[in-house]
Amino acid sequence: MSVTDVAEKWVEEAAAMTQPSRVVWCDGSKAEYDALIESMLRDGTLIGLNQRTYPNCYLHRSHPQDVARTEQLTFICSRSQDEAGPTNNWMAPAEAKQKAGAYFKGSLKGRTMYVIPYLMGPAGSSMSRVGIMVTDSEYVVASMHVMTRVGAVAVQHMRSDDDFIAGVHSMGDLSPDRRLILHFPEEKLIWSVGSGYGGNALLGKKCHALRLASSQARQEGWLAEHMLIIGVEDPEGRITYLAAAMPSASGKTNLSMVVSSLPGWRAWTVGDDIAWMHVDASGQLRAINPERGFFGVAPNTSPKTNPNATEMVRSNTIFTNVAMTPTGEPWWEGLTPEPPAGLLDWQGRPWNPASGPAAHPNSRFTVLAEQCPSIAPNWEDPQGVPISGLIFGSRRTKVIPLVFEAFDWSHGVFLGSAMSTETTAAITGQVGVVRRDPMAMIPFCGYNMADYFSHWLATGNRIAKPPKIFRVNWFRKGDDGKFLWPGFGDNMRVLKWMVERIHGARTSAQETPIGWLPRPGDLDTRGLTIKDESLREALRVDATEWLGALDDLESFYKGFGRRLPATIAKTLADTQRKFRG
Ligand code: OXD
Ligand code: MN
Repeated sequence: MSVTDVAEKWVEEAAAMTQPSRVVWCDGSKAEYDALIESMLRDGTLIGLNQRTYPNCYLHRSHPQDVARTEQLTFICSRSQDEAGPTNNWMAPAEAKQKAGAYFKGSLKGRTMYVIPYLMGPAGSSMSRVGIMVTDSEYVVASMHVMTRVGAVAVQHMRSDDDFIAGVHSMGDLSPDRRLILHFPEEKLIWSVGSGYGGNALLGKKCHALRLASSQARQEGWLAEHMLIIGVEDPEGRITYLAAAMPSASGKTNLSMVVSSLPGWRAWTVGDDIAWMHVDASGQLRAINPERGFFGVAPNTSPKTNPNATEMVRSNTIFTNVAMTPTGEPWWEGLTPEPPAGLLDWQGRPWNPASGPAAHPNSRFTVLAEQCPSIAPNWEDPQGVPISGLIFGSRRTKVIPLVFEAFDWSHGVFLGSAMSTETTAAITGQVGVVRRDPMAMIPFCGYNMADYFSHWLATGNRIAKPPKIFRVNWFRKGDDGKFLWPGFGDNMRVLKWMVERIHGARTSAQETPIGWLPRPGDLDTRGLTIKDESLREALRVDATEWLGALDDLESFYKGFGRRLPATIAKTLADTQRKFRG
C-alpha cells in the first residue's frame, strides 16, 4: 500500500517520539485480524470464549482503572480558549504537547507501532473521511478493524496529500495520572495516551468522528452528531429515516435496532452512535453512519430489551469487561433473569455479589454492523439516507414528557440546546447526576457550543424542507420510582406518532408552551397494558417544574455570554412568558 509523502513523514515523526522497534502498516485483511487475535490469545490480552456456542468470540479484561471515557482528562487544544468554549476542557497546544510528549517519549521502546489507515463512512461516499492512527495496542488495532474500514480503501479516499486526521495513541502505563486525550482541531491531530478504553483509544470514534469532525463540519457546512440513524417502515412499506441524539448508555443502540410491538411496523438499523449529515444539492438533509461496527453497552442487553443485539453478538464479537460462565460464555446483568452459578466477574475473580455487579456496568461488545439482523440493506449507500425527522432524547426521571414536537427548526434547535441528562457508567465519575448535555454533544463538541448552536440554526436555512424535530424521554418515573413508559419495543408507538406527524398527520397533538404534545389518545396504545394515569403522567407538562428548569437553563446559557445566538435566548424568554401566562 502506498500512502502520501505527508502521511509517511508524519508516521516517521510519531516513531521518532515513541521509538518503536518495529513499524507495521495495517492492511485491514482478515489474515491480519486473525493474526492479531492469535497473538492476543497467546499473551493473555484475549481469552477465548466457548467456540461452540460463541464462535470467534473473545473476552478482553481491561485495567480496572481504565473502563470508561475520562472526560476530565479530555481536552480541546485550539489556539484560543474562546474557540473551545466554556463547556470544554482547554489546554494551550504547546503545553499539551509538552505534557503528553513526556508520556509518549520512548513509550514504544522494544515494541511494535501499528499504523492504521482507516476510512470513516462508506466506500465511495463524498461524505466519508480518512484518518491515520498509530498505536501500540493490538486490541485497538483489532477493534479498529471492526469499527472502521481499514487499509487501501482509506488511502484511496484521500483527496489531497494531507487529507487525513492524524492520531497518535499509546497505552503508556495506563495510569490515570499519566493519561491525556488531546484534540488539536487546527492541526487535524489527536494525541491519546494512558488508556486502552474504546472511547479514549479507538481514535476513529469519539475523537475523530465527533470532536474533530464537528469542527470540520462547521467549517465545511455539514453536521457531525452523536446520533443513531434508523429507518421506520410502516404497514404500507414506506420507510421514513430518523436520526436521534441521546447521551451515552441511554438506549441508542436499543432504539436503533428496536423490534416493534406494533404489528406491521418495523425498524431498519443504519447506525447506533454517530451520524454525519449534509444538505444535498436539492436541499435534502442526508446522513451516513461513519462507523463499520457497534461498540455497545452489554448490561441489560437481553432477548427482551434488544433481541437483535443479543443475536448479533453470538459470533465474531470482542467482549470487554463482561463476566464469564464456567462453560466460557459471556454474561452480564440482565442477560438472563438469574445469574448462572460459578461466574467469574469482569476482573476474572470468582463473583461475589456483595462486591458489585459481575459484569462492569460499562462492559461492551464490539461487532460488525453487518451482523445485526435489522441492518438496513442500504446502510452503506454512499449517498446516505434522506432524513425526515430528528430526535433529541435524554435520561430524566422528572419534568420532561415522553414525547413532544418542536414548532419549527429553530425551536427544535432550542429544545436540543436545552437538554440535560442523568449521567451513566459510560464516563468515569458519579452515576445519576443531572448535567447539561445539549444535543448529547457536551462531551463531544470540538468547538464553542454557542457557535455550534449557530451552526445548527444556519444549517436549517439551507434545508428545503427541514426535518421535524422531536424531544423524547423514555426514563420518566412515577412517585413509586418505577418507569412510567414500558420502553423498548413499545417505543415504536412513539416513532409511529412521529412518522404520522411527518407525513401530514392522521395523528393529532395539542399545543403547549414547549411544543406539540400528543394527548394520551393520540398515541397508538392498542395491545399495550399501561394504566391511564401512568400515560397521563408520562405526558404531563408541569408549569412550576418547567419554570424551574428554564431558570437553570438561563444560567447555563449565561456561560456563553454574547456568543449565544439571539434566537435561542429569545425562544427561552418566549417559553418562560408562555408558562407565566
Ligand atoms: C459510546 C459513548 O461509547 O457515548 O458511544 O460513550
Ligand atoms: Mn456514544
